[in-house]
Amino acid sequence: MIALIANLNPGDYVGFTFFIGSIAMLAATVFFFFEMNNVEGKWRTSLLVSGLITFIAAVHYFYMRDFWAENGTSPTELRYIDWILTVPLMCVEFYLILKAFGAKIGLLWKMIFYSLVMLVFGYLGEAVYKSQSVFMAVLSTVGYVGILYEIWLGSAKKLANNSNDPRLQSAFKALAWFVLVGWAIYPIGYMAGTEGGWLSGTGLSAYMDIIYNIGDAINKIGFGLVIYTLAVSSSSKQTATA
Ligand SMILES: *C/C=C(C)/C=C/C=C(C)/C=C/C1=C(C)CCCC1(C)C
Repeated sequence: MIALIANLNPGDYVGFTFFIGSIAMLAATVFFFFEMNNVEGKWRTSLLVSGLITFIAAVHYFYMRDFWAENGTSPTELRYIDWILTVPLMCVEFYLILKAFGAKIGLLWKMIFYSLVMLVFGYLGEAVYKSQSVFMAVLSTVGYVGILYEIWLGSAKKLANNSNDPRLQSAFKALAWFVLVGWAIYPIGYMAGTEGGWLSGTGLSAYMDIIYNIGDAINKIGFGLVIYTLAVSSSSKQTATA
């Protein structure tokens, strides 16, 4: 029999998390797309972007699950293609909610540039210059810190402070915490799974993909839910006062 889709073996817990990840991302996508009907005009774009993030991830997870089932190795290329599409879209989410408070397109490009630095060096350390993985992680962290700087201290933070909307401010705070704590899950996976990584001798090396998969579920779906909550609360206030 020709198997079009490789099967997961019993006890393949990494494979299970790829499978659960693909279904969770798919379910979240359906949710965000349908909920677009329940929010006011400008919030629809934000929900659309949330749905696109989980949709792009869902497609990649189906492929990654298959790759893992067939090869038993990390689907590094698929992983980084997913991230290089979805992380800039997460920057777009920041830009969209801050636009009403004066965010310029330059802020978005700056954050996308930092994302690219973070991801390109991450990829190089995982797939190309494997013996230099720690050095590549340091360069990647420069990009990560750039994003953290923008949203915790820099211009994004100032724009959020300027807004007189407490709902926007608390959503912005929540997203900033996701980037600080939720995104910090990824370097842990990297240090566990890469050659010479700081955690590679701890027995965690087989768990890199589980760690990445948990990070993706928390960050991509969590981010979307923060946006969703902001969109719904802002929309209902408008209709209540209309
Ligand atoms: C949806 C995917 C997301 C939010 C991916 C985020 C990825 C990171 C924050 C990765 C960061 C890394 C470092 C800061 C250093 C080591 C290499 C990376 C790429 C794992």
